[in-house]
Amino acid sequence: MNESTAYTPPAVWSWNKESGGRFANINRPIAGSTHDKDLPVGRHPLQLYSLGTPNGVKVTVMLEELLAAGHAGAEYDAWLVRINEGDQFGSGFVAANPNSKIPALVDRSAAAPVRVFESGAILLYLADKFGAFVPTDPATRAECLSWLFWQMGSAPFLGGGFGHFYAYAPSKIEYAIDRYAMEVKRQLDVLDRRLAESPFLAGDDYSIADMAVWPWYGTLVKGQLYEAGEFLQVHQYTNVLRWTDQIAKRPAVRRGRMVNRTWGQPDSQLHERHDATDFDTRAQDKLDAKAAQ
Ligand SMILES: N[C@@H](CCC(=O)N[C@@H](CS)C(=O)NCC(=O)O)C(=O)O
Repeated sequence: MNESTAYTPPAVWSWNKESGGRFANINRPIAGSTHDKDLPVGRHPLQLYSLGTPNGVKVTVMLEELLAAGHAGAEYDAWLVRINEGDQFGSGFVAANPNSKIPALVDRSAAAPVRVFESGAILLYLADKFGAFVPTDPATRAECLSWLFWQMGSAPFLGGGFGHFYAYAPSKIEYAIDRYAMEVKRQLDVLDRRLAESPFLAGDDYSIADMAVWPWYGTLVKGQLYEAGEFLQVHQYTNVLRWTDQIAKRPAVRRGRMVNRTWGQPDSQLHERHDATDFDTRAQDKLDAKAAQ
């Protein structure tokens, strides 16, 4: 009998703070703030509080795409939220997102600030606000929103399910890894079949649906998520690969994926973004070179 089948749940669950796992130090069964801390506010209409994980990248790509398309009202400050250090439990962040997860957006362009949380809601809010990257024709819009919400429902099985048990859990549990590997391969096949018949998820045009799906499934299919490329045989999903490579070439995507990123090559990291010139002057390789002078 292995460890997972030997466990008999007690009548009442209790919080075992020592349960281990990569994120054990920040996981807890209660919501709300743990400390008082206001959020910083910069000079732009949009204030983003985030980190360069796939959920964060969706939004920074959208903001960079909006700016590239000429929507000056999409100028933004991107502040770093270090989730491993518990920044998401500060009182200011919790006021912006009661769910204590990045990304959170505050739109200060009108008299009363508007808070938006959940990456899918942020994408849709920005798309509607600027009338961009969401189709207006009802049928294509329905297709776009279907794929957007597909991502929001599916990625937790990839990240919280497969990624957690394959890469982060303190022990490898065959049942859990099998269960989620099967689901993730099914999801990749769903995408592959859609992208065999259509250039982008909503149809002929790139949209918020692609921006939502690409940071998760594009990274996965390139073998860059959870070191699971071989395990999941990701090379089989040729249509997803074609679409992934095409999106990766977009200049706005190249910029967006750098924002709030604190790992990887120094020239791929822009910890905070407060100005368009920051990509040229404040990427980590530039800051490191200045510090070494
Ligand atoms: N459904 C949410 C998920 C957000 C999410 O899971 N964010 C993670 C980072 S990718 C986070 O902030 N985790 C911190 C925590 O769980 O305490 C969204 O799409 O915005």
